[in-house]
Amino acid sequence: MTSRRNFLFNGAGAGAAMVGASLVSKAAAAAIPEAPVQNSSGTAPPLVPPNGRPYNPVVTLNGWTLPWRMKDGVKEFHLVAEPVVREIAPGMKANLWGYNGQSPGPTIEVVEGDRVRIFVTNKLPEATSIHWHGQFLPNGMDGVAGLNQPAIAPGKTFVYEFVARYAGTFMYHPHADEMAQIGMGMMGSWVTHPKDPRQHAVDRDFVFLLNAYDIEPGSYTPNVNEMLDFNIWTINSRAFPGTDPMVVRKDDRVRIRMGNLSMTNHPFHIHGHRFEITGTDGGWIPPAARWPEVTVDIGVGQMRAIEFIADSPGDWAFHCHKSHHTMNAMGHQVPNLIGVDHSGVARKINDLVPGYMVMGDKGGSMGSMRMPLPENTLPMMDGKGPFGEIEMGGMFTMIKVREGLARGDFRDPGWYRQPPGTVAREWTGPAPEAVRAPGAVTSPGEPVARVKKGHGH
Ligand SMILES: [Cu+2]
Repeated sequence: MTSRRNFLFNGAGAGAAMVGASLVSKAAAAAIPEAPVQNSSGTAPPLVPPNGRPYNPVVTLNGWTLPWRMKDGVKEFHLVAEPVVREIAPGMKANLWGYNGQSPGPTIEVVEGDRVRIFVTNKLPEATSIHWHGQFLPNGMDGVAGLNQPAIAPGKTFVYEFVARYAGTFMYHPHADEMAQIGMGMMGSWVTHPKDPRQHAVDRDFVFLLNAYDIEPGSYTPNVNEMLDFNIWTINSRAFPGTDPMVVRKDDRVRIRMGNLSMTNHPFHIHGHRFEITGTDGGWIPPAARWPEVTVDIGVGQMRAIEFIADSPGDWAFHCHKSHHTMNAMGHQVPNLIGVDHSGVARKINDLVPGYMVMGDKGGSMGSMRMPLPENTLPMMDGKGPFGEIEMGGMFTMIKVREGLARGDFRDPGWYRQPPGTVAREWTGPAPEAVRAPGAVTSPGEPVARVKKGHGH
């Protein structure tokens, strides 16, 4: 992270970062606090609070927490709404709008009962505002442009002030030209920690937002007039393999807080564990009202906090269960050709177009295909694993559970090594012939599916 005056702490790594007291005091005399900028799309280490009441900080996946200035007992933050360039995954960058150098903007972390003052500077070409989703605050601080306040014109700075009354997981986003501004990536997470750090305590606490973009392969700027047909599905504006894993120590109690600011729901699914939903953007769920789950559907505009004991070592998938949401661009608008033998056609086309490939006749598997891509897009399914291609993209990441990690060590430990004899393997003994259901399509024949026009997701 770099401030506009260039102080640094950067990138994913071990341990926790601190805002140096001397750095903060330099700016203390100024009327408006510094607006730090993040240059990296990696996961920043948790920001240990340098002042104010203590709390257990969160880790923002592929994001960071905004440092504040304490002034006369008020926590002062400075958000700058501005155009940013966000790396979606290696090989693809997007021209987005965000806050303080990234989209999403930084996470804001405060403590229940804190008085908070947030300066918002608009460096966009159009007016904006910020709505503090889930907060209980004076009506004039709620951020709906035209309803609660005048919009913040380009070049202007507004100030919001309220008390963070209840602990929980919230978010912030514009309430002005929302379809364009949220569609361009303007959003951020907000965590209000409990007054007593022992309350709702966990060992590792992650937060991120779910969002989606429509970026034509070969272009850099989202089409913000799209209503449903998005092609880049992201966790905090990162698509797999660009998403960082969540690294946890065996037997840690883990919380993952997820908010949805895309235009459709996302059923998020954990592997190898079960969790309970412990909180929403309305607050904490009483323990007696929780039940075990392995998938949680996160509706549009909702936040869900889940908790589990990471008792099983390994690299566990954690992803949206909508198959098209774990694919990147290039995987859409493709006809289903399963069961259609078009190798004869391919041979004929090969006479005209050397190198033409048959696609999809044995299923959609394309992980191993290396087609030339247009500039600035992502293969539909990508990512290399220890056993080959991981045919995933989009809203996919991993929970890496390891024994013996140090507290606060979030570094990627590499691939899990399964104990000998515990990996699925090829059967090499005698096997009966596979039985096929009568009438199943087994050989070249009629196409069994058609391409729909106006296909949505
Ligand atoms: Cu989804």
